[in-house]
Amino acid sequence: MATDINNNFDLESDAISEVHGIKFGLVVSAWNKSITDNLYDGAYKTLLKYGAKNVNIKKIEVPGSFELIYGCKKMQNSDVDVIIAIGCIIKGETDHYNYICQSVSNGITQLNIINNIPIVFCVLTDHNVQQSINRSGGKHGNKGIESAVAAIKIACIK
Ligand code: DLZ
Repeated sequence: MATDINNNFDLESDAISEVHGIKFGLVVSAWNKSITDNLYDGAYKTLLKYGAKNVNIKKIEVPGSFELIYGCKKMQNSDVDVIIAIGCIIKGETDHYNYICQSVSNGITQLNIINNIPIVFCVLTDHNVQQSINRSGGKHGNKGIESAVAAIKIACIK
């Protein structure tokens, strides 16, 4: 499994020393809210654990993952250094899942290319609810925690 070999989510001490000055923007989708709440909690607590200031963590909520693109664009135009996009897309009976997954990943990619405020991708794209539970505080960890570490690392790139 990818997460077993791709687990470089420790922080260098020099990165930790910079965290208190970094401004974080968390854009959270309300669709599948019980999952995205857990992802948000994981990210938020991890940022605090590494020294982020509460006043430097801004949150906006959007209705669904499709709206993460617009929410992140708005956040890029505010006073933040790095953004975490948090969502949970779960496959249903139709092709809707494919369109939303494609749109969100392409949209966030475009924003990362065009603008200078990096966006970390904390969007679960799962086949069923159990997979999402497993990745939002369950047996496969919490992707919100990993995303917070990624956000700190990318914000520290000179
Ligand atoms: C419509 C929809 C569906 C079917 N499934 C999800 C999902 O699994 N995860 C998610 O974040 N959002 C979903 N949405 C909502 C869309 O993202 C969007 O909010 C609506 O299509 C309105 O633009």
